[in-house]
Amino acid sequence: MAHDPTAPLGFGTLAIHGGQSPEPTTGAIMPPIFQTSTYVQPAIAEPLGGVYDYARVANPTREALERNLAALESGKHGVAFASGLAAIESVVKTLSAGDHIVTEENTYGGTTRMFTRVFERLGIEFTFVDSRDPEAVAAAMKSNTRLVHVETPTNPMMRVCDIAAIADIAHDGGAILMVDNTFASPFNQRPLEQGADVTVHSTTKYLNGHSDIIGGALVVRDDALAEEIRFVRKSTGAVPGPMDAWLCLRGAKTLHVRMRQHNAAGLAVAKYLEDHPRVDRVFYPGLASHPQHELAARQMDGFTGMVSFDVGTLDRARAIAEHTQLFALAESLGGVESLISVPALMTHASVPAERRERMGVTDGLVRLSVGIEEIDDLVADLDRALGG
Ligand code: P1T
Repeated sequence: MAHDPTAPLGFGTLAIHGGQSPEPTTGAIMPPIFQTSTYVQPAIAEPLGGVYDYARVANPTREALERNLAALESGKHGVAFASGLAAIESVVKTLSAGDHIVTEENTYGGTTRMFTRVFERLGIEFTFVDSRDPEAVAAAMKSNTRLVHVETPTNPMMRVCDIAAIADIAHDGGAILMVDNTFASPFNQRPLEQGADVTVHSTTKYLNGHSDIIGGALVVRDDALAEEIRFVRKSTGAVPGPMDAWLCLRGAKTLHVRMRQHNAAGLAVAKYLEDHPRVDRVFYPGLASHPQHELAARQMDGFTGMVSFDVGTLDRARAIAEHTQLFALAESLGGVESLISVPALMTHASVPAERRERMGVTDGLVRLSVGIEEIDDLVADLDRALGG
């Protein structure tokens, strides 16, 4: 049967072709790395293409990545940043002193630190809530609330929140909803399809997938919001270099292939841990025992390679994290190689101990980023470290 050019393309096809076309001068199938800081203008204030005056403002390699990410997230505009935190920061910088943000309490520790130690000082007000309960979000809304920020699943407790329900609450209160989709990746979850206004990524993680860049991105549908965000980025400067943008685009083209394996390995490891006598609790939305498994199954297409589990004490967590051989002891996540960490002492050390404990980020919590090595080898590695 002939291909219908108007039929929507599948995710894996978009990953490779979304927003891409051969370079017009030579037909190069890969976008060139435009490693330049400025562009020669034919006449004063008449840059080529109307935009290419200075590389903080516009760069064709970065734009190739942005078009691809917009396609993967079902959005219209991608905006790439120097890091995931810079991406989140730029949305907050569209607000003013006196504005209020409602945020999930269990975000990446660096996000909490930015909110409480940088933006509160600058006059932005925050309310931290458990967004698993949409009523808690509704109760926290105020007349000056401009933004609701959630992560789902959360880092590292794998809490899941109802994106569609929270989008309605945000909109009813005159605010926009930003969803940190870093843990899920667009292969597993596309928040804009469920009513969110902004999806944010640390592209450092699954989107790049090879642990060789730091990067971030926002994807939105609204033209005016995209304009505002690009204005903040141009005015404050947190742009990625062209080489990092190119690496991220190269990684994004295999996202679907990698995520299928991350999902399978994450589920297999979570099931193995759930049956292990020395593991007290496993946090993985793909397990039927996860309190929000049904919601996760409804709004996600897969459950990622992120798995957290509690072994009771810091000594036991340390003994495991320092004794795996394939799982490398390191911060970060989402690369092809497996990583292990102890969030209370590493990624979430900057979160006050009392809040950490309340959320379940105990000293005995271990976090895995399950990579795409052979599943049997990964389970055997954990089995040795846990004292099978
Ligand atoms: O590191 P950076 O690219 O700036 O991204 C920050 C960030 C934002 N959102 C989520 C959900 C994240 O997990 C991160 C970074 N996280 C780690 C480094 C980590 O090990 O959890």
